[in-house]
Amino acid sequence: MRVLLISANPEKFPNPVFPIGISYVAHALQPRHEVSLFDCIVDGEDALPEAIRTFEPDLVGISLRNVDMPQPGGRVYASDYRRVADIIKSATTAPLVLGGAAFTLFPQRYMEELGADYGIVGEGEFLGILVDAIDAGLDPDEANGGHGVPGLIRPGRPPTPPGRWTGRVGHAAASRRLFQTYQGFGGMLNLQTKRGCSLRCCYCTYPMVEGRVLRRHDVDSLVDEVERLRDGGARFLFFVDSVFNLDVDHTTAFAEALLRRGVKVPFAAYIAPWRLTPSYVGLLRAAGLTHAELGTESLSDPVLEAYGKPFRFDDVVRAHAVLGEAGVHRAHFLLFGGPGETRATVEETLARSATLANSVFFPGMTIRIYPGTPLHQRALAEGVVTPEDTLFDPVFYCSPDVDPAWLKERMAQEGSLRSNFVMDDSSDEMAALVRRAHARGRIIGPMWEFLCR
Ligand code: B12
Repeated sequence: MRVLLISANPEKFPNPVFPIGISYVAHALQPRHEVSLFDCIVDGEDALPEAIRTFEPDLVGISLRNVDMPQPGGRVYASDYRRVADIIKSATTAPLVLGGAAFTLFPQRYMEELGADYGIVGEGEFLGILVDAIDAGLDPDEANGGHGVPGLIRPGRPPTPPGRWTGRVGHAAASRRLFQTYQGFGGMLNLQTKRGCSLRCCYCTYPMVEGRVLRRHDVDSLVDEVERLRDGGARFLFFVDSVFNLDVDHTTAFAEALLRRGVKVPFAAYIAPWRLTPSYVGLLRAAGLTHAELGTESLSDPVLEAYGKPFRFDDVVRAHAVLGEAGVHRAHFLLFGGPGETRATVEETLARSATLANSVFFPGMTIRIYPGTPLHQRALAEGVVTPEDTLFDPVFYCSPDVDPAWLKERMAQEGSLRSNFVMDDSSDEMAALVRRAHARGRIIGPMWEFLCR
């Protein structure tokens, strides 16, 4: 079958993110099926009708990555996705399949909004089973030995429970064309070393998007992949694991294998400020870790507890020091105004953040509520939302002990005093700066280290 996979993500902030979702799905389909990739950022929506006419797909998949920019007033992407679906429907009658993280969070809603034939919740590598069934003229519910396609959603049919993919994963050969373009966006490509998140942070969607059980990708194949990406021109990698250091043994084995085989590409990863010993961080640094994006969220212990974080302020201080001593750049993401927050805890976090030297802070204010999270349960219990609220239109939780207007003002004040306290309203400016620097080709990676103080 001829399968066209489209990344409909229009977002270029903080930088255009390589469409790893369609690349991984394509990898599972190739070489049995002929796959073509289309990226709305690189190729441009206007070129889509022609791409469809030329390729003549038997099936079209759209990847929906982001629901919205999760901050009050943030961009919502549903109308962008609808536009792409409409273009496809006017150019072909091939069945339309949806997938991606945003789809997984609101599957029924996107099915209706985009008028799709199928959707796959969770891991899109299962698309192969659907494609084979359609190719063989089988009812997809009868495929896979009668178990159906894991995660399949179809209008008017009961959904099939999502599965856990155990086959090979990685970037598709079909991605090479897009790799070239992303080199112009700072040379940053991406890779995943495992799936799943076993943490229980009260607001977080990751366990719903990826599942709770960790599935570790094979270390030697990962090193092969890093080597291929490097040879293909990658100058920087972002490891997209929910939390890179969630499995210390696996990341240790991976780092050791990178060193043993002499494959080195600088990389960034989401790191939890926890379980970071000097020898472990030293090893990661030697293997290429240059930027740690820390999901710290608060520096006040009662708030960390209410957020369901497995670490406390002392752990953050230790992690910050260990990373700094190893020469790794540090960015702390903070979430103000969630459960347990008071004016006093806000002040405590602000005061303590000033003691974490040589780093940058990305504060968020109030927390977007996603269905199925503990925060959703809390918001229901507190009457912030009702069971009828689908949460597709964003609702933000603010602790009853903090006035959101005061919080906004307090953050703006802090942002005006500290250049390393990066507020949302400076985002556009920062994104433009990053784009200019990347276009000049001299600077690679996320670049926030230039704001560190
Ligand atoms: C790493 C990451 C980032 C990094 C990316 C770095 C990089 N260079 O790649 C950074 C920090 C830049 C980032 C930024 C943002 N992110 Co982010 N990010 C993630 C994270 C942790 C992993 C994404 C990933 O690459 N996964 C690995 C790939 C392989 O998985 P995947 O793309 O989901 O694809 C799989 C399936 O979804 C499916 N699939 C995908 N496409 C298709 C298509 C079809 C047809 C089918 C059938 C299946 C299918 O199959 C794939 C393989 O199994 C996720 C959370 C998570 N755990 O998933 C959030 C997540 C995707 N991000 C999110 C958001 C909101 C953003 C931002 C908009 C705001 C922000 N938080 O900064 C920006 C937007 C950036 C942009 N330009 O688009 C949300 C999106 C949903 C939502 N809530 O709106 C998520 C889910 C986290 C969350 N808060 O809920 N992000």
